[in-house]
Formats: sequence, C-alpha cells, structure tokens
Amino acid sequence: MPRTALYLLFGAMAATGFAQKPASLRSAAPEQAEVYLIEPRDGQCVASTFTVKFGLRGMGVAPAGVDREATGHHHLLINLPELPDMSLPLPATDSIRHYGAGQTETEITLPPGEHTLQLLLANYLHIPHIPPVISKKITVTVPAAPHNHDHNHRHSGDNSHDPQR
Ligand SMILES: [Cu+2]
Repeated sequence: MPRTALYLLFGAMAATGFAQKPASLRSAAPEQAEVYLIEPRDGQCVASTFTVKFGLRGMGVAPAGVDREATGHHHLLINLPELPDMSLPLPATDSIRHYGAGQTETEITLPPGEHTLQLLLANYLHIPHIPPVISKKITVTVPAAPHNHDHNHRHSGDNSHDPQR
C-alpha cells in the first residue's frame, strides 16, 4: 500500500513540479472535523480479540486512491510510542494499520496487558490532513488468560487436604 502511494507521490511530483508546491499532495481538513473511537471506550477491559469501531464527524470516508474533498480513510495506531511524520504517507506496520477500503470498523487481537489505541485519518495518498485529524489516545486492558486465573486459584486455596498436617 505505501509503496504504491510512494510511486503515486513521485509521479505527481514529476508531473506538477514538486519543488514549487510541496504542500499540494496534502489535503485540507474542515475545521470541525473530528475522529474518535466509538468502541472500545477509554479504560475498558476487552477480550483478546475485540471489535474497534471508528467514528468520524465533519468529514466522509473514501477508499485510498480516491481524491475527493473532505474525505479520508482510517488508520489505527496500536501501541505507537511516537507519531509518524504528518507530511508523508503513513507507513504500513503492525502499529499503523490502514483501512484503505474505507472500513469503519475492524477486529483486532492483542496479548494480555495494557494497550493504547488511536485513530488517524489520512487522504487518498495516505498523507494526514492539514491540520491532522487524529483522535484522543485511549488505553484498554486485555486481562490475563482465564487458565492462569484457575491456576492461581488452586495454589492460593486452603491447605486442609495437605496430608502432612
Ligand atoms: Cu492509508
């Protein structure tokens, strides 16, 4: 996906004289545009595999590659410590997932522990808007697997059946 975007980018640079107009590949976001997580909520405990629902106000969703004003596609940032360069196409990694078909929800699987989730919209070339349309970062917790709980329970139970007592 990003490789395709880069080829498009370089093609556009060659065609339009990139040196004079470096901002032309970025798209303007309407002032009131807002992206947010509908589900899960901040601080929620979730199963290891759970649904993430993307919310968007003041803009529309369009698939990657479709250049339409005031639209973009969603990117889910998972446990991303530092935001990427907002002036370049977003890379596609385990921590930066693209929903270039125009999806508004997904299902992800994460190991036990605390995780952060954040949404970032980007234009048809996977480049964030001006200004970037980005959600608040939320934290969710995947509890330790149930069999661990049973295991702990057995060991912390009373010792009344201990033959040595
Ligand atoms: Cu993208």
